Amino acid sequence: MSKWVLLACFALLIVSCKDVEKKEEKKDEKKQAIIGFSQLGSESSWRTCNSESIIKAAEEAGFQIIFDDAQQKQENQIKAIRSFIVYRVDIIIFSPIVETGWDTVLEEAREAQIPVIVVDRKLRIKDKSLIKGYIGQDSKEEGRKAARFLIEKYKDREEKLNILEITGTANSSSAKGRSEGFCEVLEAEDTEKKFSIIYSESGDFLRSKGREILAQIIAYNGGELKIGAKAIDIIFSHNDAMTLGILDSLDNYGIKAGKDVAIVSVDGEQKAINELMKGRLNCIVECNPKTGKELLKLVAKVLAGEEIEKETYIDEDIFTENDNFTLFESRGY
Ligand code: GZL
Repeated sequence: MSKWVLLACFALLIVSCKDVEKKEEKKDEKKQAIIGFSQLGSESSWRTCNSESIIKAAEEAGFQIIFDDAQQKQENQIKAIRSFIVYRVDIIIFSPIVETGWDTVLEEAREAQIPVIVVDRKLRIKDKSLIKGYIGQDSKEEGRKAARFLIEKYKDREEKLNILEITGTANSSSAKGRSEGFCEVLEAEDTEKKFSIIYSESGDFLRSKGREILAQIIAYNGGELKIGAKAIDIIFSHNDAMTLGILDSLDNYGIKAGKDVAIVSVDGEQKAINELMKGRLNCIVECNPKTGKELLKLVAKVLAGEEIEKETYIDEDIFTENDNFTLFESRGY
């Protein structure tokens, strides 16, 4: 065979290897893992920050992420999870709006051999092996911190103190945990039985509902912050969005937030921190929305076939009227 034919064959061989290499690369690109992410809604700045944190971390880690906003409806989350199963995503992450009603759809995910990680809110299922693990906040500890702040703040006060509790979404683990933790500490540490929760109502974690509930209470009691004959001394609000709505209504009736009534909130979004710094809030228990980076470490482990912790909690702080505000870094949401 002449040397020219040999050279041509050799050149063809190189070209075809290059093609194979490109096809392999393309195949590898095609193999980019896909995350199905069902987010419960966009009801607060906290939620928006939580979504952004997860999406950003997923993209930075080289994943493709399919995001679905369920607009605070469980049936939409179930539909989204089913669509992720049909689409054959590699892993499903979701924040369950309420604790129950997930067993069937999680069994479908297991049948499809798609692992599931729960983020932010917890759920209650019969078979714990239906999910790989949970990462998020310790809502019960957030409630305990709120109660401990009040016990410390009023340790020298003799008179009884009446609390109005504005809770989050009914049957959500966040609202249940915060109430349970709050009551647990009051029962255990309020030895003089100084505090009593005289009324509790769900504001569904929404600013509009927080505003509406307070407006109704004040209007119903002749423009005063009372429940029947009892003055309200303290408001414990389960998130900053509702707290900002509560402030709207207190302002409308000339009631001095943080002075005429003490207010304890949860989350730590910038708008609420600003109110704390103005003395209109007395305490904000941090609920950290920035779970993205830690969550993606767990996703990578699960996709590598490794087991993960059943429960992973992220660090959370507390901000109070006694702090040195100059230390408050910008919250970023
Ligand atoms: C808490 C999270 C709550 C936030 C609210 O873990 O589920 O939901 O505290 C949000 O701001 O609506």
